[in-house]
Amino acid sequence: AVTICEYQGIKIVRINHAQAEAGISLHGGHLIWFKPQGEEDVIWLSEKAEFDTEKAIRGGIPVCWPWFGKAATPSHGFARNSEWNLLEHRENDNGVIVALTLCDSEATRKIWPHKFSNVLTFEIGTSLKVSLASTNTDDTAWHYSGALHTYFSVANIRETHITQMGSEYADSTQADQICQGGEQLSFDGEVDRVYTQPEPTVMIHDSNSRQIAVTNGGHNTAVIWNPWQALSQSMGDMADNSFETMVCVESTIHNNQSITLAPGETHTLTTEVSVKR
Ligand code: TA6
Repeated sequence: AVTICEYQGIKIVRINHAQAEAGISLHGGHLIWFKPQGEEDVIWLSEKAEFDTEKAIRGGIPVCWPWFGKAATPSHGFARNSEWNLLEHRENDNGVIVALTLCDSEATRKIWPHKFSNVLTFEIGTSLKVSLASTNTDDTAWHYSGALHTYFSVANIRETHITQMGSEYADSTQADQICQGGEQLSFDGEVDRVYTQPEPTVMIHDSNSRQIAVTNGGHNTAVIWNPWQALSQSMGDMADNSFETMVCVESTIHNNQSITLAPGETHTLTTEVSVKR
């Protein structure tokens, strides 16, 4: 069943299906949980997340658009702080499809002076696919960057490792210095890296004997982030040690490789998540 209901004071689309459960907030077009039946939570949501329509929700899948990071204000763009509209929901034996839209308005044009139409589609079943299709509805070209900034739930970050993210990365903790990493990334401190040549599927090897496959499309980089202790303690919407159970693996269009869309053109950024035992 698909129901539209209130959750923590915000409006969400709640999915209860034989294949999976999920929740999608209209504020931000933000998926806040996804759990295939019989599996543990795949997506991490901060226990101190604030469901305030002025702020982005900590955890889930923030939609960073039309820029990534601090290239302009607000950080990571305005899409994650905007109210999206429900376009449709459909159900079949394999799962549920939910589509949301966000188009330019007076408020968005004050922040970013372009006309656009975004359609954000969630395909929820034994796996999860999120597609963000951005169309230029203006009469001049514009460019954008962004990310599907997914927070994954892991049993213990110290026993988690990642593979297939490629070796070259720009290190955001070292003024974007270009570095070469090994085949495997494990964690013993803050990680904030822009991997420039990721394989199509990045693998998260979670210590609780599951693997999460993250298959991205329409992206040009994969950002991997864990704030570690000091940074997470400085964030009001993260519990002190909650960095231990999360890692972000993001399908990213990086700022310095933004996508240009001519009038009428569409580009789609995707991420697909599936769990293997
Ligand atoms: O994707 C990594 C990153 O850009 C980090 O640098 C870190 O700031 C994180 O995203 C979270 O950003 P936020 O604006 O949600 O606090």
